[in-house]
Amino acid sequence: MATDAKIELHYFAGFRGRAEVPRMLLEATVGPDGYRDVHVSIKDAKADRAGYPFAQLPRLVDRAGGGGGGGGVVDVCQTGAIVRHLARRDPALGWYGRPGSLAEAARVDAWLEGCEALRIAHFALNYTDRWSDAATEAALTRHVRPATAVGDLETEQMGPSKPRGAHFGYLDALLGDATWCVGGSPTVADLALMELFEVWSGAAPELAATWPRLAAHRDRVAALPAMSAYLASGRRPARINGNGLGEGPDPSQKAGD
Ligand SMILES: N[C@@H](CCC(=O)N[C@@H](CS)C(=O)NCC(=O)O)C(=O)O
Repeated sequence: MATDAKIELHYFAGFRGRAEVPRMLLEATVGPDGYRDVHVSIKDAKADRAGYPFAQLPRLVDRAGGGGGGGGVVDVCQTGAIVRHLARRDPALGWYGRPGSLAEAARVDAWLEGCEALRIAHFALNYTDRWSDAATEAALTRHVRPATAVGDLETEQMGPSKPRGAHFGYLDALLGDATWCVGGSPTVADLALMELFEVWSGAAPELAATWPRLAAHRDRVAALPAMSAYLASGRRPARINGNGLGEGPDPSQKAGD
């Protein structure tokens, strides 16, 4: 494949961040020869408002992805827009649900939004609160521990512990004992859930013990042929976060060190 036919994933070098679900989906759909990482500095991104309209990364450039008979370029920012484009690019692959099923596509969307809510909470914990003991404890109470996933009126009155729709217990109940998030085969919802689980597990090891069905789901996704090849390839950035925090239980990674 000629270089300019490769889909470009523009992001910072060295960590997974918000580029990771798009990258997993690229691995699963076009494979490692069908895309390339383009490393961009935040300075360059902020200087190019046409390419980065929100002054943020990631960005996807897919020169053959426009469809509509004549091809056309898809050049888009916002992670949700990127993963939806990649998931529906080749409908027969089923990453947006069964081809033609609006019902499954809608359920995939619901999963993506549910994961996004927890992603935003993780962002605050990592970059604003920097995993301080107090903030970590509060976030685990609000988003991980079963007591706050009740969803009844009492929970609604819990003030700072109110999960506001962002809780691993909600995702666990939605998955139930199913193998995949939506329908009978993996979709981008499964990739988003796996990455979300890993991102939080970095500094919240109690997650796996608290929600074993989500831990088992993570292992199932990791065992998919495209994912196991990717995970073993060295192509996956080693670090989760841009600031080096929240990567594991090492206490030296706490704020202030
Ligand atoms: N809603 C956006 C958020 C993107 C975002 O937060 N990007 C971060 C990197 S993960 C960024 O560019 N941060 C630099 C900045 O906001 O100045 C998306 O989903 O793509």
